[in-house]
Formats: sequence, C-alpha cells, structure tokens
Amino acid sequence: MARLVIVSNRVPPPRTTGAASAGGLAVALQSFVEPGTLWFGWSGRVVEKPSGKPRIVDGQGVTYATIDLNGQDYDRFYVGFANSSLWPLLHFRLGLMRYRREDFEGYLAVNGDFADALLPMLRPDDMVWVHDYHLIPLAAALRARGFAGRIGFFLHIPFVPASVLEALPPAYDLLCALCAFDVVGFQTRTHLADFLDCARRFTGFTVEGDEVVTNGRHVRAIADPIGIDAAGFARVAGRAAGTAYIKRMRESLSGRALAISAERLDYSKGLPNRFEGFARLLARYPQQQRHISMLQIAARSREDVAEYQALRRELDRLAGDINGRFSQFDWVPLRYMTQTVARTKLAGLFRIARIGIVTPLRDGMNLVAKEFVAAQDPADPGVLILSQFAGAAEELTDALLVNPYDPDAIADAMNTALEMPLGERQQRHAALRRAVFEVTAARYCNVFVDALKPA
Ligand code: GDG
Repeated sequence: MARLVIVSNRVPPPRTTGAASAGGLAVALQSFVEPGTLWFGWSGRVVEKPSGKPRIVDGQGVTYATIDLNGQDYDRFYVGFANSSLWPLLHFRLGLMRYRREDFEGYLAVNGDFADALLPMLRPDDMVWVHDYHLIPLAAALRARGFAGRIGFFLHIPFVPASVLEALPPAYDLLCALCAFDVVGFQTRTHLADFLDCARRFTGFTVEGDEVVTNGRHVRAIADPIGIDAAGFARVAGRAAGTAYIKRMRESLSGRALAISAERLDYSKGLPNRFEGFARLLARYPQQQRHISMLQIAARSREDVAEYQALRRELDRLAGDINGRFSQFDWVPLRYMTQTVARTKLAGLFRIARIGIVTPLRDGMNLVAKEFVAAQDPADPGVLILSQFAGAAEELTDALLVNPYDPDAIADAMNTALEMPLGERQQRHAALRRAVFEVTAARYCNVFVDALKPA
C-alpha cells in the first residue's frame, strides 16, 4: 500500500497523550496516523543558520521529520505572509491584512526549502497530504523538483469569495498553486463553491462540476468537514468529571451555572464581542447575576504578530471592566485565563458546563463546538451557543445559532440557555450528538485519503 506522508507547518511532538496542544489540526490527525507514516514540517525553532537537513525522530513507528527556519524566513513566511496576509484575508478581515512583496517571496522560498528537504525522503508512490495555508505552493515546488506522485491539500480555515480574494496581490499565483495539487479539500460546501468560482474567474481554467481542468490535468475539489474522536473525547470527559480538579471547580461554583469558552487567543474567535455579550447579559437580565460564572480560556498564540498583542491588551481591559462593574465581594462573574489547560481537564470542564459559548467571527470549522457536544452528559446536557459563521454551523444546526457581531444576540442566547427546560436541552443535544458522532476525525481522514488514492 502507498505510504502516507503528512506535511504541515507545525509537527506535533511524537505521539503525546493529554499534552496541552491548542491547535485543531494536530488534535484531529494525531489519532489517525499509522505506523509507517512520515510527518514532515517546521520544528518551531528559529536558528541563525538552518542546516536544511531534517531532524528525524521516531514515535511508535511514525517518522517525524522537521527542519528549522532562520530569522528572516520566520518573519517573512510565518509572521508575514502566512499570518499577517493570508490568515486575516481568509477570515474576511481585509482591514487587518498587511501585504509586502518580500513576505510573499519569503513564503515561496520557504515552501521551496520544504520541498528541497522533503524530496529526498519521498518514494515515487507516496501519497503526500499537505495541510493548511502556510503550504499552498508546496505541490508546485515538489512538481518543479520532479515529484510525480499524488499530492493533496486541505485548507483548515475558510476560503473567501472572489470579491475578497481579489484584494490579495498574488491571488492569481495562489490559485495556480492550488491547481498544482491533485485534490484540494475544504471544510464546507460554501468554501468549496467559493474556491471553484475564484479558480474560474482568476485563472481562466475551466471548471467541470467539482473539478478544475488545467492543461489536461484534473484537480478534484472536495468538501470534507473535519471532526473529532467523539467517543474518545466523551470517555475522557466522563472520567475527568470525577477527578479532584473538577471537584475543586464544582466547589468554586457553589451551585452556579458554568459558561465556558476555550480557544487560542485569536481575533478570528470573536472574544471582545463575546465579553461584551456577557456584560449585556448581566446588565439586561440582572436576575442572572450570581447564578452564572463564565470561564474564558484563551491560550496565548502568535505573540509575535502585533494584532495578537493588541487583542490581548484589549481583553485584559474588557475583563477588568466586567469584573469591576459587576463583581460582588463573594462573586466574580468572569474568570479569564491565558494559559493552556491540559486536554483531559478541558474535557472535564466542558462536561460540567451548562453553556458552551463558541462565537468566532469566522472559523473554518471549530472543533471546540464539537468537543463541547461530545463531552456533555446526555441525561443533563449543557447548551451550545454557536456562531453562524463557524463552519461547524452547517452541521450543528440544533445549537443556538447567533450572529457573533451582535453582543445582544449573545446575551439573549445565554439567557435562553440558562432558562432552557431539560426536555429541550436533551432534544437539542441528542441531535447535535448524532452529528458529532457521524462526522468524526477518522471519517475526515478516510474521506480525504480515499479521494487522494490513485484512480
Ligand atoms: C484551525 C481552524 C478548524 C484550545 N484551547 C486549549 C486547547 N484547545 C484545543 C481545542 C481544540 C483545538 O485546540 C482548537 O481547534 P479549533 O478547531 O477550535 O481551532 P483552530 O486552532 O483555530 O484550528 C479551525 C481546525 O483548524 C481544524 O481543521 O476547526 O476552524 O481555525 O481541540 O480543544 N487544548 C488544550 N488546552 C487549551 O487551553 N489542551
């Protein structure tokens, strides 16, 4: 059987269990990789003179190979084009997009370095599965160096309509680069349709059904929503609920309902609006004061990007405002942490929460929404409040769907969730649970790999 080669910007530490890793990609793939798989990417290290030779570590039969970056590459490729141009653009935030030609050149150069380091490790019949927006030019770079095997790409974040994409100066180059893959995968049908429309408009290639035809080659585009190991997460959550950590949490709540949010501290996640929504709940529904405690876990992320530093300052201020305004001497409404929490503890916290609040302004999928659902006790489940602009909203239609730009809508949904009778909570949760147990991480991987297999 053909070997699977996974390429992603960051490579997780070999087979960790329960370690704090606040990224959706690693979480979904870690459980799927089989012995024999090669996983290649950046080590996360910045050094003065990278050797260009991969460092190889074996973890339960999986080979992890990583290379280092130098400071200039890190600035241009990672901080620059990937996280200051593509990330905001593909989350519909043109006002935050910063583009510099040298950043794009650095992005192409690092993709070339990835291809140089990976190529000697590849066998002709390998299936290469490339992940996410950092590595869009990798197929073209591998092809230019003579690799003729199958290469697929999955975009974890949203794809945008042509009227948004056209703001990016190298939009044409990126679309051509995407068309160098054999399979291109997206989280939702909406992202897929936007990609096909952009390919048609920007490149002049023809589109036939869900395929782009480029000089006789066919690029197949698929929608393949990512999921979680739902049964595994439910088990971990159930077990965690009995631990001393969760017992301490329950004691600290003194019978109050817990509302929980957890994510990377990122401007796509809609944190300021959510904080304002919570403040409006307390102001407009004063009867809920003292009956609710909100826990926001916002794991620090991309601290070298200026927008993330600004967001952190804004959240510090908003959290202080809310607690200054509403706290009583024996009740603090908002608990705000920027450290990561171990995965098992997080699962236990989800389990005992009465409300899960997931309100990104845009999100490719959002796995936290799915984890929250899986973690609930079906007999007495919590309520999920979910942004209509998360990819997950296409599947999780029985959540309380809100427009995350409207803090009053968030406040109303929180009040509805607090007042929701048990029967309705159970009904909604049963439907959500079916969806989360159907579209799992394993299904996501199998669908992609099946599409990538040679015909
Ligand atoms: C990208 C796309 C897409 C969060 N805080 C902690 C922690 N987490 C874990 C969550 C979840 C993962 O990190 C986050 O996944 P998301 O999907 O919610 O978000 P992104 O990191 O932005 O991921 C996203 C995803 O890729 C997969 O395709 O869904 O749309 O943006 O598993 O539980 N984990 C621990 N401590 C924390 O404090 N241990």
